[in-house]
Amino acid sequence: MKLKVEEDMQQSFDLYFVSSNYHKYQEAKNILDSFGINLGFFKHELEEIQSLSLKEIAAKKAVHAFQKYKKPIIVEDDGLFIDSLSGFPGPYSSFVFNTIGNKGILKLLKRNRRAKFVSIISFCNNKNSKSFEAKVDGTISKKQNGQGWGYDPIFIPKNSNKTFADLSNKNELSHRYKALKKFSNWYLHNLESNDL
Ligand code: ITT
Repeated sequence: MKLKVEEDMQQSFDLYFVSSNYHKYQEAKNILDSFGINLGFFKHELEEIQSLSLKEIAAKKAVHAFQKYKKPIIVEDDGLFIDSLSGFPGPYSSFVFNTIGNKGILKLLKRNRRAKFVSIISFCNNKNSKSFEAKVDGTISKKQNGQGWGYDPIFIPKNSNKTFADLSNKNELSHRYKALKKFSNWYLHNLESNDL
């Protein structure tokens, strides 16, 4: 994995993903490849502001990332929002995953298992900064299923009976896919008309 990261950093890319999370980059790269956008990676944990708004967190992260790398970048902020827990863990999803984890989440839930996964993709270069939001509705499974990363083994998207971890086509329907699709439409259009 380390070799791959270094290899990716030595090439030149039009656009870079800045994150501490290699899984997010891998998925974003796969998805953007399918839209003809070649995505590089800067592995870095950006400082996050305290906010209940994922959009605010992502937009600030994007500006900081651009100031640091001086290249067109995107960052992503995600949150798992569970209905019966009033939207918890939401903006605290990373901290909650690293502390109580999937086991802890499963212990908190009873009958109502509805949840949604939200992704914000924020772009920043020397001319523009813009954010794109998307969500996937779903439910939290009764036990962990599959070997995926993060909350993948407990999140079942709507109209499916499998968790993200067990689905072979997660990258065609996830919150990340939907937000990146919105971003790509905007990015490619503006690139074509020389507005970026
Ligand atoms: P950054 O450095 O990019 O901020 P992060 O891992 O802290 O990386 P986020 O705050 O955006 O990322 O994400 C919150 C957490 O939500 C993340 O750590 C995962 O545990 C989980 N998560 C996000 N997207 C996921 C996905 O597609 N599948 C499973 N878990 C996901």
